Amino acid sequence: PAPFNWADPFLLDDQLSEEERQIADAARAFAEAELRPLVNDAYLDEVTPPELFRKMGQAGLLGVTIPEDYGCAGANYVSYGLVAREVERVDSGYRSMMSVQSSLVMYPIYAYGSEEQRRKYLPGLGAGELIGCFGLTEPDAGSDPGGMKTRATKIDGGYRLNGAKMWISNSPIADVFVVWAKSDAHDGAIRGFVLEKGMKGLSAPKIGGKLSLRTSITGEIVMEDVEVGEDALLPGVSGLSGPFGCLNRARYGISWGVMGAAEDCWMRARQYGLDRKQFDKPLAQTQLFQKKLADMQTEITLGLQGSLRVGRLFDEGRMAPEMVSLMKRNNCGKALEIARHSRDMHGGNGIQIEYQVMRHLVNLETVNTYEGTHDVHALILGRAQTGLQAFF
Ligand code: TGC
Ligand code: FAD
Repeated sequence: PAPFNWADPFLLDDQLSEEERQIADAARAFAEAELRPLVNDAYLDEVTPPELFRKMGQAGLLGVTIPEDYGCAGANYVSYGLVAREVERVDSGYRSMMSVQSSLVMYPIYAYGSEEQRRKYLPGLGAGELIGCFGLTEPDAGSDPGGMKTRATKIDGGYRLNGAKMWISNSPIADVFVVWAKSDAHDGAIRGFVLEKGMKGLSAPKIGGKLSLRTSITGEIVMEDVEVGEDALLPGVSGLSGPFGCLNRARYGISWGVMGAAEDCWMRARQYGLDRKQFDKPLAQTQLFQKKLADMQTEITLGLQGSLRVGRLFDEGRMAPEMVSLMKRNNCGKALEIARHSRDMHGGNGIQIEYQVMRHLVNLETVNTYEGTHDVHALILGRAQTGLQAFF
């Protein structure tokens, strides 16, 4: 029989191209050198240094799928997933910063923007010199974004925006705001607008008191008679399929990312079990401990393999959004379970920041909720197989 690689049971590495492996290795080296040393203090102090975006940009981690014409890597979706996995191995908040910038800000400007908008924003966003945010959720419209109240009204030469967005990653430090609003000039259809920091009537107060995802700053977006020109409208899309086109990409990346966090929890639980003795033997020599490690290994192996499959289909142009729902939902749920077990396997030490696993655990509570909650993705999958929608 072939030898068993316990850390990579299905030989995921062998299924990657040379370029994909190089991108993953570079992302891992960056995450360990630049993010790991900061993460504990950043989490405790709830700080998101804006210069981290520049560092991620210099390392080529922002907008990896955006073509080289705009100063980006022009890599495939498998590579994007691998980057998310490496960054989230350190912290879900850092992956959040990266995914918002890449999938929710750069992607819509690239896919729905005019050539002028692309040239204006993409190089700066890819370099991390500009920070972006994505405003879809509102205080009264979370799982149901179609219920948004933000409005764009037509004025001479442009639009006037009014409304409030809630729970927006990066917003308090953002330079570029991709905001979705119902536009009266387009029969009330949802349209995307690109706003810029400093516009009159635009503010982005920080949301404090978060016990999860503390390395990633979150805020509101408040628009009080913000006037923009015609050139702020994203011309290439109308309706909810605009924001959903972005979410498909971010959710896919999250399915890889959470496996990175889960792997970190698994490896730490295994090592802790080998090092710590109780009743005169290593914890790792007990049946219960080994069962938990086997469960972690199994779910991570299956989860990564599933994400790789969806990534390959993405790159072949055969991604269906329901595939992404399946992987986002399952991998988030499994990662959360793995983090909970790992925390337990560390005993009292498991609640300490230096053992890392409780930070992953509380972060994953957010990741299981944002970009479509675990249950909302179940309803998407339920609708796809019954033809019956159960949202309302
Ligand atoms: P529904 O009637 O299903 O669809 C309305 C229109 O949208 C189209 N569509 C999609 N297009 C592309 N990709 C998808 N995944 C799509 N899903 C739907 C659909 O074809 C239709 O188009 P048209 O032209 O016929 O009008 O819409 P609904 O209102 O019934 O929606 C139901 C539901 C629950 C599925 C949906 O609203 C949903 O997914 N809710 C979850 C909301 C969500 O994910 N919000 C995320 C906010 S951003 C965020 O969390 C960022 S965190 C970032 C980080 O830090 O990483
Ligand atoms: P709700 O929609 O009120 O859901 C509450 C509960 O009800 C959930 O358990 C849900 O599953 C359940 N539920 C809802 N509808 C149904 C139904 N029909 N049937 C059964 N159960 C249902 N949004 C952005 O636009 N941009 C961002 O950058 C962004 N970043 C975020 C960062 C953080 C840290 C957080 C916490 C959120 C962020 N979000 C962002 C918002 C996020 O996408 C929403 O929180 C999420 O979509 C859920 O919406 P909600 O919080 O309003 O919960």
